[in-house]
Amino acid sequence: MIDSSSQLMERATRKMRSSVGLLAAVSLCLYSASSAGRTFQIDYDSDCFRKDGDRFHYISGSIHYSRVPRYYWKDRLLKMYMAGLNAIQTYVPWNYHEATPGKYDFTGDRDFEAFLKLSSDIGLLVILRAGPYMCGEWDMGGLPAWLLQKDSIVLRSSDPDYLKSVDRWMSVFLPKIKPFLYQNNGPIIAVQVENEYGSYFACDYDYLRHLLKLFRYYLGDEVVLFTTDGAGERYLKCGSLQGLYATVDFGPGGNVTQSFKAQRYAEPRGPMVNSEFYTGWLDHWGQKHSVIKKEIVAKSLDEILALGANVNMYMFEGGTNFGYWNGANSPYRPQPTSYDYDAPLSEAGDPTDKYFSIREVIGKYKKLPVGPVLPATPKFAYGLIQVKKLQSVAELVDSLSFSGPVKSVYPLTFVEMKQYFGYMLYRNTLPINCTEATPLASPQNGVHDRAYVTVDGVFQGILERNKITSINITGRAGSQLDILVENMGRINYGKDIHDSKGLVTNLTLASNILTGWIIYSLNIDEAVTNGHLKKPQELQKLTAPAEVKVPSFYLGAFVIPNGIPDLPQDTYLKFPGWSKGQVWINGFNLGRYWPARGPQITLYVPAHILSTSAVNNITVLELEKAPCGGELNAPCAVEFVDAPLLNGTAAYTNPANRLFKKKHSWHE
Ligand code: 6DJ
Repeated sequence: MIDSSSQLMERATRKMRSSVGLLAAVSLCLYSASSAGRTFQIDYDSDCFRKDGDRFHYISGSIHYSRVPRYYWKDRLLKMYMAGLNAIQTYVPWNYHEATPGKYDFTGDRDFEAFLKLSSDIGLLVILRAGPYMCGEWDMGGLPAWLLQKDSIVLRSSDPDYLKSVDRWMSVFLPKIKPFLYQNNGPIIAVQVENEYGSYFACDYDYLRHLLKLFRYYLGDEVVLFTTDGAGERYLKCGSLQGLYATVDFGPGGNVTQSFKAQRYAEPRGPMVNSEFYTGWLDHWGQKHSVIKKEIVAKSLDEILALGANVNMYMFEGGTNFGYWNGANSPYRPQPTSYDYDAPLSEAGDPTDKYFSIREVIGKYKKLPVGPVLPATPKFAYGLIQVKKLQSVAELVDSLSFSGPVKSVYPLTFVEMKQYFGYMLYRNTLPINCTEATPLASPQNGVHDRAYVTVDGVFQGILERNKITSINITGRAGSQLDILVENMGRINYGKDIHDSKGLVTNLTLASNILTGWIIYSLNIDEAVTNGHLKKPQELQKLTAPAEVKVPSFYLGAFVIPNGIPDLPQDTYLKFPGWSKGQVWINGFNLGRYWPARGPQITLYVPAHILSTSAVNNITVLELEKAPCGGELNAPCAVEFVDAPLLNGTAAYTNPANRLFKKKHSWHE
């Protein structure tokens, strides 16, 4: 009999429970008052950490709970444990928990306490990077965009308005983690305060002092508080502070001894710690997929461990920027939906060759846990799924807008409209005849980040931050000008994290400033989740209209076949011939697709969002150009495949040729 993956996982868990004896003490006593004997400290005389008095080194890996569905936390953590890690490291994205000022969400995928318990149960210690700022290629580096309501705010500084919000958040969050500290019988051995602060322009020691005091107030004097900075004097200078243990980050391939020497600039004594040893690297839309060879990673890891240093591998499991959570770098380059990171566990949590190379290196320095390494989760190619066109965003605007239209002489930003993510519609009427092609421009490069322009529903072109600041449009005076603006993710690193979205400066038509806007906030997610677009049973009645209006919604439905064991399984969604947009399955926002730019071609679809007992709905918002309805006259279809493609740009082939050839799988 073949084991299902869940059976295997259960068995592996049981085996580890008995062999490690573990969890044991840790989780059962999590809330007990007694903390007798449990200590985690820095020994400055012996240059090491001490756990319960004994010399201790951590070999840790980064996994961000916000990038892995809760359904898969256990699977990923078990695999990390089986690699020989004794700790994990995670960021806490503030904006993930406090999306609206003063309203907190710690439920479901956001239940970080459940994540901490699970880590502890599996036998993994936790290094918690508590913020307020995280970087991490996450929208605005984890800071909530509503902070920008005060336009002059200086983020990550002792600006009183910024500190007030930090204090309020920390007064809610830090008491929650206190019971999870190691000395309170929990898994947390160290807590990070700020992140690569030395790379930030502000260099505000009062701010760091404020955070130190705040963390000590809520967490007590015992816990190890630390900072992380680039391995160089110039970074450590503004990033470190007396009372916060300074650690460094550096990748493979360099001189390890030299990099740790840099840490000595800030910490002449104490354990050597690389808080981010890069197993891979991040991606940007429009650039090559980043890859770091396993041999290079293994060699440097070996050198680090041979020195007796502590290490956290960033990332060990990269995961996914579902929804709108990706960040961007400056000059503006947004990161894609996948945060695979070429990490030892793939985006789907599968052990890669790099995983086994790393495990082998770790095995040289410590006894590896006994038991099987969990295999890759099964994947299934559900095949081509036809979708049918619904209305355009402009046609649906009344049911999508949550606050009704707002009139304004000049355009308002997302924050001014109190909408923080996604898309917003700016409507105007052409004040002049544009029978000849007439330039519509953003002379101050204020389209943040991408604008899809139509006149009377006819697509005119795209304006894009830093790339396309002017297009020619045609239309008659009085025609309706609709500009759908996409927030493609806020800058997460550097001085430009104060990143406004929407039309942040005026637009001109034939060099005259356009005034008199009608602006619609849009809650597309709610409309999709609550089925406000169209009911599935109405699908049959819809036929693809001849004229193509974008940005538009497309809707499809599919049933997962009977008779195949272990369904639903994970899968990957591919967009043959589509250009750019957003996609939901059963109301779950999978993220952005942009095969026209790449390098990411497929989106990861975790099994738990699929249903075997009901029809599955797929909603596509295509912003630019669908493969169907236009001159290509191809069928409207998306495709589920069983392998990821993260390193390409799509060479378009007409899926019509293959549509009915294979029912459930299609391989190139
Ligand atoms: O701490 C940062 C991580 O969250 C360090 N780092 C990683 C993650 O963002 S890029 C990738 C980066 N720092 C910026 C340095 C640019 C050279």
